[in-house]
Amino acid sequence: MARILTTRHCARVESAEAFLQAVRSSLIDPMLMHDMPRAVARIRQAIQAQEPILVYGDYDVDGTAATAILVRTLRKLGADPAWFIPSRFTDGYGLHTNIVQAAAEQGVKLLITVDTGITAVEAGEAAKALGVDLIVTDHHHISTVPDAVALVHPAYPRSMYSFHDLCGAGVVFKLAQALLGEFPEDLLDLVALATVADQVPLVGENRVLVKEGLKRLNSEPNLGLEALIAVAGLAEKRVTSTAAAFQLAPRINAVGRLAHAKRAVELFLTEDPQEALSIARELNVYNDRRKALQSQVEAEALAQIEAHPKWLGKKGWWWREAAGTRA
Ligand SMILES: [Mn+2]
Repeated sequence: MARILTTRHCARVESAEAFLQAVRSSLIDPMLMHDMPRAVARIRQAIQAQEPILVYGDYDVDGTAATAILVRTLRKLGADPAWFIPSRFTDGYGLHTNIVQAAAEQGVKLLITVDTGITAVEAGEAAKALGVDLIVTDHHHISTVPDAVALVHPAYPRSMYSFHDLCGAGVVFKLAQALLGEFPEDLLDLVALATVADQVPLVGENRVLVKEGLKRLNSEPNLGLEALIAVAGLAEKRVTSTAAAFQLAPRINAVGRLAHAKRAVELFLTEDPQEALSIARELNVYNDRRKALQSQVEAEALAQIEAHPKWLGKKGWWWREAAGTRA
């Protein structure tokens, strides 16, 4: 056990204990994250003054879960935020100037990004010029950062926050906790799913969020996740981190790849069991289609290789071996 723990960088008794027990009390105060107090103050002000808020996310599991976490939190606090998920095909990844312009035209005063935005320098300039306040919450690599009201990021240089590997939904979960002033029990299912789907290391806070979130996912998940668990054939089974990563997450990603990921956010936000079931079924259909496309592309690729064995060159030994086992 000691050897295994050492290879997991738990060479000290305290860190080994934290890893093995993964208890809530080891979670870090959200207010220690970079710019968290500024973000909380500006969002509270917006809610108070009923300013139009836009939550801007991303089209993968992490980005859609993060969007739903923040929208649910803001609704709980009495706001009615708009939200937007870009299209993989027409908008592409990240926050772009045209989105900021459209938001400004619609009267948005506060734009909050989740799981994206930390490199959106031009969009930040546009926001400033148009009088839209920008709050970025993100976990991606930091290089040149936009000029924003707040840059909430777990790995911001010289910040006091000691755990750097949260996913985008993890960062927003922390923001939710700071805004609500309490631990957001009912958002644990979403943050756990996003954490395993985004493949961040399952150490530190991520371990606690996944451990607690899996309990929630198996006891009282939100209506959308409950429906998704049912259509994935997991209703009678325990939803493990493996099931979340390989059975739930692909269904959410499929809709973003073949149609539009906003359906996933609608699933995560719905309060109507009928709607939950119908969106979950729709996600299932996209997932089946995705699987069919994948095997079709795979078969085409294999046929091409077989037709052109020279493409493999001398390094093709692995292919010939694999072909042998396939035969
Ligand atoms: Mn992410």
